Amino acid sequence: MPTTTTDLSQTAINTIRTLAMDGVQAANSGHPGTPMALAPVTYKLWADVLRYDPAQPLWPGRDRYVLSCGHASMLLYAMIHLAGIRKVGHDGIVTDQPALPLEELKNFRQMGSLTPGHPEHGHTTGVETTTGPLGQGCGNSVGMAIAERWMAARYNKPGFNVFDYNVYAQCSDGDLMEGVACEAASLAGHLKLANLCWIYDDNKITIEGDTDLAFSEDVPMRFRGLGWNVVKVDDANDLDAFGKALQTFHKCDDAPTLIVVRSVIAWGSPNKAGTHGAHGSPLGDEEIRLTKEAYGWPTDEKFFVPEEVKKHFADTLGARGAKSYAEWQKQFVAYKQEHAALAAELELIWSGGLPKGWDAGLPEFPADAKGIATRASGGKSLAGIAANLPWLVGGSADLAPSTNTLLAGEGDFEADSYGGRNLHWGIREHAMAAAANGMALAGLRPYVATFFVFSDYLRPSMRLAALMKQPVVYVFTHDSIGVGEDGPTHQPVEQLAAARAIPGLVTIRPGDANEAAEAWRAAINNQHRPTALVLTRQNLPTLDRAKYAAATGLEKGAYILADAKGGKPDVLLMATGSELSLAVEAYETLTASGVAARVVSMPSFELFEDQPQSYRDSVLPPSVSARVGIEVGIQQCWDRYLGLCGKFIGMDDFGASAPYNEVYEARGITVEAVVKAAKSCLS
Ligand SMILES: Cc1ncc(C[n+]2csc(CCOP(=O)(O)OP(=O)(O)O)c2C)c(N)n1
Ligand SMILES: [Mg+2]
Repeated sequence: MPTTTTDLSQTAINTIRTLAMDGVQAANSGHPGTPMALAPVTYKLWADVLRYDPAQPLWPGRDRYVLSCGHASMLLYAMIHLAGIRKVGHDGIVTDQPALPLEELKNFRQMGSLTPGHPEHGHTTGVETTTGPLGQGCGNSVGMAIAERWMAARYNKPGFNVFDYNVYAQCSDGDLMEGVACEAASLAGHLKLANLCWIYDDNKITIEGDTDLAFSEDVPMRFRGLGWNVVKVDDANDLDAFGKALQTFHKCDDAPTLIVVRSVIAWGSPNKAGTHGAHGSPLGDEEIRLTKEAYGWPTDEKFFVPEEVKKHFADTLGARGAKSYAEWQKQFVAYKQEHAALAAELELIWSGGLPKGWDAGLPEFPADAKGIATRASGGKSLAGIAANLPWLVGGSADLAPSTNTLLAGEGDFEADSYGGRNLHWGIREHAMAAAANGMALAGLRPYVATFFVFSDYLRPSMRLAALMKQPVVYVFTHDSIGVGEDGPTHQPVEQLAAARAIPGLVTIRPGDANEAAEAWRAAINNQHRPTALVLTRQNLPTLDRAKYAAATGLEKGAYILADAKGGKPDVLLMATGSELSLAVEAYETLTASGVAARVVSMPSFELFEDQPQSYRDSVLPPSVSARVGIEVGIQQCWDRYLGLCGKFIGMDDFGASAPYNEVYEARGITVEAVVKAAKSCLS
């Protein structure tokens, strides 16, 4: 077996390749070609450059490695195994077990394995973010780079570089074809994120064939235009050339870097290129045998890992990482002495905590018939929390004045002011949400904002936030036909149902100003899941909480706002957001006419479903089948609360461009309609 460094490198590279081949073959599904072709650059990055201590996978100062082309997951799994990354237990504590023992590589893509088809953050230690939907990892990497810059600006002090990590993302043709990656690249260029390096696998092939079919732009020129430092490497196997490219990244201090690496996707043994294995499918036993033969590998052995390869990674990545980590730890001990308050803040961030009294600044709103839009009360609530939660950082996709999300006096996050808390995402909703995931993964509490109708533009990233259990807050204003004159293009109809359809996303549509404040409180308390706040453009009356139940009931998702005498209702009026006041008015009318009605404010179905059955039954008694649901969205997702006899007052078509009260009228969403529906349910 090899002895020189060059030989060792080649052996390590071939180990990555054969693990990928064997893993995909055993699963009989997956992509072996890309991991095989990318093995040299990935090897070089990890062995020679990446600042990562395999014994400390949670170390906040580590470089981030993102595999945006998640279909090449075996590449990442092979690296995690070979690097000897240790497993983080469910309690968040690093164990002395390997994150991925060889057994797990053998179980690639199998039920219950730690090696799912695409890398899943939180499932496998060492996976920095969940990837697979192309372009998302690129977007996440921009958020991680933003977070590093922000934290460096706030926490680094003379003599203390607590934050100076780099973010590397490997990406493919598909990644760079995706809009989200281009949005993210545009933003990264604008922000001059010099801590960000994308390594583009320019292999000129995607699933349907040659990229000539659909992708003929000049990628380097595009990225130069976006303000990136672009370096080309002509051959993915040329470790020296790639090493030099990484050096230019390290030298560049005013732009993100794109390294364009020309590679040839592996189809199997070199002498049989193209004859076996379709793009994205296993090579087949015979082809694997021939390939291993060409590598001088034992042909009859599967998942063969030469001992010296693990040692090689321990001697390179491992030794370098351990040293960096120890130095960083030492530095942090000194930092704690000199900057105790900041250090305490960081420790709180890293432990996932919240500062004492973080919600002390939440406003209370007096009863007011004219009222206030929940976008405005929500904005005041955000400001109240931001005052005591320094790492609440975010912004809007060019709609800050409309979404009320600008933090007054906090400054902008720009290339010359990385300490600002107001991000200006530009009109890039998708990259905004993808980057927010990266920021959350780096420990910040990010919020993003746009009109609710444009939640569709960022939905894939919101879905991934839910999948990764990341506490991103989405501020979605202009939440219905209540938008009025802007018309049906801007009036959400199905977006509430669509948001509620995402498992793990908490959607909250507060019904007045005090519920908006409580909604923000709930959102920040959702430390392990994302929250969508759905807020109105138009004013809503602020309910008299002396007369009606307290808005703190929101924390349970749904609560009895006003009840029938003796708590024995014959009909339930269930409403959210702007329709809550309709329900209240209808309740008053019904009560005056002797009908025993109850109003249930239901701002969040998800928070309600978190409650025990006994609570849910106490709010919506199973014995009461006369029920009316009122919400200016589609009925889908209301059925479980309506039951077979319930009636729904809402939308079944798009809205219209007109003053909003006329649109409500035209669509039959009125107090009279609620009263009529209640009576018809009862009869
Ligand atoms: C958003 C999204 N669309 C489609 C796919 C399905 N898909 C997986 S890989 C791939 C393309 C593969 O080409 P490329 O990105 O160049 O990667 P390579 O095969 O060269 O590694 C596609 C379309 C996906 N994963 N994500
Ligand atoms: Mg490709």
